[in-house]
Amino acid sequence: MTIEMSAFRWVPPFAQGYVRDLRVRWALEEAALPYEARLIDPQIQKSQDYREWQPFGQVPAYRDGEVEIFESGAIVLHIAAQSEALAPRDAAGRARVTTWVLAALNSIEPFAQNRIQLDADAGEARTKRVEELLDNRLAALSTWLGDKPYLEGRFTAGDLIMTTVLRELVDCGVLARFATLDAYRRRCEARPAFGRALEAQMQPFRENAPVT
Ligand SMILES: N[C@@H](CCC(=O)N[C@@H](CS)C(=O)NCC(=O)O)C(=O)O
Repeated sequence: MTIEMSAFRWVPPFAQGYVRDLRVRWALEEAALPYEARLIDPQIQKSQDYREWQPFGQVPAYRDGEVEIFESGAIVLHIAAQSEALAPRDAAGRARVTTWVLAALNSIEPFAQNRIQLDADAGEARTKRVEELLDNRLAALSTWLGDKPYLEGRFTAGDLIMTTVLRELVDCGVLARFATLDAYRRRCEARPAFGRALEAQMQPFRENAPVT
């Protein structure tokens, strides 16, 4: 099967050249892998069919004969695993590449995005927009999860990372508004390995608490 990747049919000029399907197109060009772009519009973004491919209705999503995935970082890593143009073949070198992909997406991009948002919204408008974006994402995640106990049916590293992110939304009360996600978070936290990990983190904190 030809590689298929989703992209927008049209975006406003400020976004042209920056839509994240560019990452996938670029990786495929470096790897010299032919592909077809499936161009989507807002109506397709909302459709159940597309949400089964990309739970948040975003671009890019990717599929080839073997895998169907979303998230530009995951897609680029999948392509990199097939091409020395994007990653060394040895395990140590590949692990370094994974590290830098996650560093770009996780340690740099959120801050870049925050900076860009400052120009877009100010004051109360910004708070409202942040809350709206978060609620939309959590609602989409909740729909994806549905009746499944875990994101992929069985527990994986994806659930592990997702749980550690969702836990951050407990104290502010946001997660309580998403019963499915809160139950999922509790299910993951009930795993004995989570309990052991938490206890291992907390023990030195108790032992080394500053004397006041
Ligand atoms: N973390 C996702 C982000 C994808 C993303 O933000 N896509 C944007 C275009 S660059 C999008 O589809 N925006 C439309 C929307 O969120 O409804 C990834 O890296 O693939």
